[in-house]
Amino acid sequence: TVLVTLVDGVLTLTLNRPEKLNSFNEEMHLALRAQIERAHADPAVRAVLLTGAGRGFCAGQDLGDRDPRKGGPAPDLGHTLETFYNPTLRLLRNLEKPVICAVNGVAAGAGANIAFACDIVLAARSAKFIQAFSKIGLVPDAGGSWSLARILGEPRAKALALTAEPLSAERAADWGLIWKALDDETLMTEAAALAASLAAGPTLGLGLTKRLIQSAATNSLDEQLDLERDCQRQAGRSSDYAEGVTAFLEKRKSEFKGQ
Ligand code: LHQ
Repeated sequence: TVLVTLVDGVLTLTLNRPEKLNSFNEEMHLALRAQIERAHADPAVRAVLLTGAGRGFCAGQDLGDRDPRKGGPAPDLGHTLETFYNPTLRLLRNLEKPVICAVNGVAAGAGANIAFACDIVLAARSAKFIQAFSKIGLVPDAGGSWSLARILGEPRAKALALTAEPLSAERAADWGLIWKALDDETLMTEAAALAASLAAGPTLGLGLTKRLIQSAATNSLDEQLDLERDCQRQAGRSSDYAEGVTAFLEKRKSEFKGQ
């Protein structure tokens, strides 16, 4: 359910249930999580590229898995979130390596919100983001209420979540919800090039950079200045910093090792 390749430090994860627009069943949840855990543990992984197979990126939870017409007690969706979605969201945000998301087509429900948890989001111009939850009586999850409110502010976050109106890739980029909308034909080559260039970067420093930026919203300026000091101290001890400065002085391209 998830296609995996590791080439030149880029771990490419392709959600692969195209006939269901890559909606999540348990197997796909577990496969994705296992790969993000691997990205944490494996120094050979220096960037992650997440995308979807076929014409969609991800349509959120597989709704066929919980057909109410089959009877039985109402499912505990809180348990589903705690067991499947929330660990993955936390792992993605806490992974101190760049995570690029190439949204190749529609991203609905938790599918949209998993994209927003990635560090750099590129989307095909034809892709749409849909907070589909309100259509089926649910609330935004997979971190969506948090990221939408933080990134967009309440007026746009509420309108998107309450109406479930599709948001075009272009407008998502204009609103700062994603990095870029790209022509469909160029999305995957550009995303792969970006991932490759980040994977060839100073991984430790990039990871600390991610930590710093994610800490800013809840830190005071004083706390953030302290954190910058600590992170810079750590980055300054890395061999990639020594290499970066040496390469600059020698007027050549840096060869970072990721440590
Ligand atoms: C699907 C799905 C899908 C199964 C398309 N499931 N088959 C929820 C509950 C539990 C715990 C916690 O969290 C959550 C989080 C959530 O994510 S809730 C939100 C769940 N997602 C949705 O409500 C989106 C449902 N899908 C749609 O509204 C549409 O499919 C979109 C707008 C995404 C795409 O529309 P179209 O491009 O017109 O494609 P389609 O609807 O024809 O879908 C293609 C096929 O994929 C189709 O199957 P079929 O056998 O008829 O060809 C769909 O049934 C299937 N599919 N999404 N979530």
